[in-house]
Amino acid sequence: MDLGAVTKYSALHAKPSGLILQYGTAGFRTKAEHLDHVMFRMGLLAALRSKQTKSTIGVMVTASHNPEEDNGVKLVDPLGEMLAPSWEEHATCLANAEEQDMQRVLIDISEKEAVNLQQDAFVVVGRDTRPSSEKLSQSVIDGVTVLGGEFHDYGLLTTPQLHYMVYCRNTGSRYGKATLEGYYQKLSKAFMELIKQASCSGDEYRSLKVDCANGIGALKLREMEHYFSQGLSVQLFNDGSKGKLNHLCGADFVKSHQKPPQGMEIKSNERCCSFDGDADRIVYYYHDADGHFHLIDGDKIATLISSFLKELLVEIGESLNIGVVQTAYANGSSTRYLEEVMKVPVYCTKTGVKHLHHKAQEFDIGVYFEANGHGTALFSTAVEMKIKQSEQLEEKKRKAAKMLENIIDLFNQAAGDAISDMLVIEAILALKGLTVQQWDALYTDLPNRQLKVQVADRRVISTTNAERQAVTPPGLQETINDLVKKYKLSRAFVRPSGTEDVVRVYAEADSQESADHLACEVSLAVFQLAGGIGERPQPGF
Ligand code: NG1
Ligand code: ZN
Repeated sequence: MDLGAVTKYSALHAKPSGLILQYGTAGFRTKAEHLDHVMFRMGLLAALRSKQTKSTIGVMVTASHNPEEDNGVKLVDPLGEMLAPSWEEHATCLANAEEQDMQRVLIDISEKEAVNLQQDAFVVVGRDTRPSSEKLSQSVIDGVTVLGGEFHDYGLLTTPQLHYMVYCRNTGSRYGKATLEGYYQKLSKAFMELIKQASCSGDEYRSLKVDCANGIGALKLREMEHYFSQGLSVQLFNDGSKGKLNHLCGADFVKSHQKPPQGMEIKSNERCCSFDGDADRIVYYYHDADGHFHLIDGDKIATLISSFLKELLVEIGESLNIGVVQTAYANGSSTRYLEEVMKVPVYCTKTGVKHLHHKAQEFDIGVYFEANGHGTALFSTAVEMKIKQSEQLEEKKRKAAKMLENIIDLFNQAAGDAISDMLVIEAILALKGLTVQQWDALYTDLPNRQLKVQVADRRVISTTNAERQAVTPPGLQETINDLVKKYKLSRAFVRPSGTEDVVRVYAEADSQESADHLACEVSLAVFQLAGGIGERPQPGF
C-alpha cells in the first residue's frame, strides 16, 4: 500500500472537519455536497474488500428514493449481497477519520481483516441519474486506483443491475453475462418463455403504465423494452425528460402518500406501477370505476408471488418448503391472509432488505418484500436439483418445473429489482388470468398511517421483537399499548430510522380515521417521552 499516495490523493478529496456520517441500512446517504471524501474512501475500502475476498466488489452511487440534491454510496459484496456487518463498521470508521488519521485507519482495517495487500483488486462502479453522481463516482474510482485496484465503470445503471454485474463476475458468468445486454437478454428470455404458457393472454394483460420516478429506471426500461415488447407493452411516465427525480412521483411517494404520482394519466382499471429513483422498489395501483385509488404494495406483491410459487411446488409434488419474510410495516391483513388462508409460514425481521434476505435464505423458496415494494424471491439448490430431475416427470409436472425454472431466471436473485419484479408479476397475472382488481381483492388492507417525529437524538429509542416493541425510553411502550387498546384491529410501533434523522411511527386500525388518530397520538407520546424537537405533532398532520 503506497501510503504516501493515499495521503496525497486524500487531500484532494478532503473531509470537511467535524462531519460525522454513519454507514446505515442503505450505505451512506446525505446531501451530495458532503460526500466527495466519502466516495474516495469507499473506493479505498472497496479495493481492500476486493483484495480480501479475492472477488469483484461493487460500488453504487445513488440515494434511491431520496431527493435529487442528496446522494449516497453503498458497497456490494461478492454474491451481489449487502456489505458484511464488520465491514460496515470499517466503512463508518474510514469515512469519519480526520485526514491525518487516514493511514492508521487503513492499516488497522487491513490488519484486522488480514487483507493481503499484494493481492489484485477489481471494483465495478455504477451510478444513478442525479446531477452529482458522475463526479462522485469518479471520486470512488480515484480511491480504487490509489490502492492499485482495477475497475470497470458501468456508468448509468439501476442498483439491481450493478448487483447483477457483481454476481455474474464472481460466478464465472454461469449466472449470466456481466453486461447490460446480458441482463436484458436473460430476463426477457425467461419472461417470454413464461408467458408463452399463458392460455388467456388477451389484450388487457399486455399493457402497463410505468412511473419511472424521473430516474434511471426510465433509461434502462427504454433500452430493454424491445426485448420483451412481443409479450408486454410498457408506457413510460416521469421518464426524466421534464420533472425532478422522485418529486411527487415514484414508488416511495405513491406508497407513503397513498395516492397516484403526478404526470401520469390513469383511466379506470388500468394497471399502473411506480419504480423508485434507483429502480429497486416497485408498487402497483389502479383507479376503480368510481375513481377510487387502490394501492397494491409490497405485501400484496409478496402474496401474489408466493401463492403462485406454492402452487407450482404442489404441482411438482415435492416437499420443498416455502416461507414469506416481512417487516413490522407489513399490513396486518397480509400477514393474516398468508398464514390463515394460504397456510404459508410468515416471519418478521428488522427493517432493511439485508435482514429479510438473510432470513429468506433459510427456505427452499424464500419470498421477501418490504411493504414499500423492495423484495425478491430466493431459491435453494434443492429447487434447482428438482428442476434438473424433472425430465423424468410426467408432462404436467414437467411444465410446472419449467415455469419454476423461468421464474428463477427472471428474478434477479442478487437483489430486489423493480424491473425483474415487474416482469414476474406481469407473467403471473397473465398465467393466472388475473385482472388487477382480482389481485387486489385477495384481501383488504387495514387502513394505516406512517408519520415521522423529530427528536434530539433518535438513539434514545431502542427496540426488540423485530422492532415491534420499544425497550427505551422507559414508559413509551406502555403508553403505546394503552393507546392501541382504544381502537379496533389496531397495532402501532415506533423505531429510529436507519436512513434519516427521524423516528418513524406506524399505526393501523379498522378505519382510516382511527389509524390517523392512533398514529398522531403515538407521535405525541414519542415527542414527549423521547425528546422531541421542533413543532409538536398535530392532529391532521
Ligand atoms: P428507514 O429509514 O430505516 O426506515 C427506509 C425504509 C426501509 C428501507 C431503507 C433503505 C421504510 C419504513 N423504511 O429505512 O424499508 O427500504 O429505507 O432504503 O420504508
Ligand atoms: Zn431504491
